[in-house]
Amino acid sequence: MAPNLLVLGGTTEATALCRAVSAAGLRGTISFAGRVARPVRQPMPQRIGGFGGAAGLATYLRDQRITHVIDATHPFAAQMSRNAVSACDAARVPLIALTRAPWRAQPGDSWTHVPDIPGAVAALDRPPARVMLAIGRMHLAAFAPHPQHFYLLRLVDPPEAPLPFPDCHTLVNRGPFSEAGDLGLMRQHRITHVVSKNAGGTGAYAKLAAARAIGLPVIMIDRPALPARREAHSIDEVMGWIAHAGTDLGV
Ligand code: 3Y8
Ligand code: NAP
Repeated sequence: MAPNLLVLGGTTEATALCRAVSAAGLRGTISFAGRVARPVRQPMPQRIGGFGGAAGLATYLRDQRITHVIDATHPFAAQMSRNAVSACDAARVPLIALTRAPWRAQPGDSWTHVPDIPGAVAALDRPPARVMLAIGRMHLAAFAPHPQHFYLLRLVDPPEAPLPFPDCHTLVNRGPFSEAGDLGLMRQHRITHVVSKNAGGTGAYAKLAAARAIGLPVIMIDRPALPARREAHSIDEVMGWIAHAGTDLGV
């Protein structure tokens, strides 16, 4: 049966994979959660919105006769990745994750690793500082217990609700970002601390390179644990898997 792919998207790598799939003339759909107003344009048909849990995804896979699933979501999209593992198991559809290695501290970096968002909040229990909080919109409220800081916020869309910080400046920019751009921001706003998710990849690394250049401390939020699944770290690996995956499962 000719491949009919489902790509779970929302990262730079997912967008690059869609270009490769489209160039290879393969059929597929890329899926977004609908977190932002206008997801990046894709060279493949796209769907927006949740599936309705793992059961909803399994039904989608059967109804749409999906032959392969590529989970190219962000390393912090743990719920989606967990649902993909159980839905592909239930619907007997081969699954591979296209993921990127975590960032590692380089010489000159001063990182403090915390396990999760609450860990980053605890690390900010300190006298007033000027914090670049570049973790998006979904977890800002968690930092409300520390209004003593100035926050530099970067969001994909303009905030709808008032922000929980008396002293903050909001940037609306979806990235990918540049080291020079982030360096300028940190100097302009006299940033003293950077909070970052360990996203890996290239799109969000700029702020870490800029922090190293200025010698700023970084509070690095480690990734959530993900279920065991087949993983690839390159698009070529995924394309090779698509060519052969069906055979070992008799799809
Ligand atoms: C909706 C799809 C592409 C994809 C680009 C990558 C790079 C730029 C860096 C900073 C960090 C952050 C955030 C970030 C990056 C890429 C990549 C990446 C970080 C888009 C996208 C969607 C989202 C959702 C959004 C989250 C937020 C996180 C902003 C598209 C642009 C902080 C993660 O406003 C919101 O509700 C935003 C929510 C989930 C995390 C959060 O907790 O708020 N991404 N980001 C996806 C969907 O609907 O399914 O529109 O392009 C994708 C990208 N975001 O093809 O160019 O690949 O990592 N995204 C983090 O890594 O820390 C910004 O500012 O330095
Ligand atoms: P999450 O917490 O793992 O997922 C929560 C729910 O959102 C899922 O159970 C699913 O709903 C829906 N969902 C998530 N990704 C989806 C997708 N690609 N297509 C369809 N539904 C999806 O995910 P998240 O952290 O909110 O991330 C949402 C999206 O933003 C993902 O596409 C991710 O790649 C992208 N993103 C996230 C981050 C981040 O820091 N979290 C950074 C960059 C990009 P149902 O249960 O109803 O199916």
